[in-house]
Amino acid sequence: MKAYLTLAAALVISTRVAAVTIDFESFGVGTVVSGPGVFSDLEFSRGGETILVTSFVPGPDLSGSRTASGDPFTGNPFRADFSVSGVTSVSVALGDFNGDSENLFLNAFDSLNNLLASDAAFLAANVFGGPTLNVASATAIAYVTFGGIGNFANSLYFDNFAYTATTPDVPPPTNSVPDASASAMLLGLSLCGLTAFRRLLSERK
Ligand SMILES: [Ca+2]
Ligand SMILES: [Ca+2]
Repeated sequence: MKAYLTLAAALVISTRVAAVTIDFESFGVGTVVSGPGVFSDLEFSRGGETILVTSFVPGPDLSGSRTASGDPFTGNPFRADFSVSGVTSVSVALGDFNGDSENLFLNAFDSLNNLLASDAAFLAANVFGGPTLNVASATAIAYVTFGGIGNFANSLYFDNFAYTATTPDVPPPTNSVPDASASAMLLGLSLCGLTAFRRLLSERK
């Protein structure tokens, strides 16, 4: 029992939860934020088209003086691929300046394109701004897609793109050393390895 408790404690201590929000406030208007090299932990894309930082902030939950959007609105949804591992939740605010209605969506997938979680909301035609959609998954999220289905699909701005990730801490804490039985097993394994290596050397002579 003690060994299990020690291992569980080590697992808890040797991971940390990172919470990141991208609000686009530090970018100049017109900056391209899609494609590689913009963010170190994820990459935004939009079916081969660009995503730009805009000064159009239609209303809450979008906030500040910057949002991101496609220009022009050609119908492709937005996508974010994570290079950071262990992403367990994602949220994003989606909205526009009234005019049309959309069925908003946020879908999360694993690296094999399996749908892990999804969220949806109806954005009525008279709304300035829009809601925050949220997804969470015990299985690590590799990428998300988000946008809106309607007469003018994905004619949307997004903001406050946020995620949490459980990432391993390096190096592991000193109290995470294996217990006595595990150490003995490791020693046994390395002795086996050494014997095999010596045998290999003597055969080559
Ligand atoms: Ca913003
Ligand atoms: Ca719209």
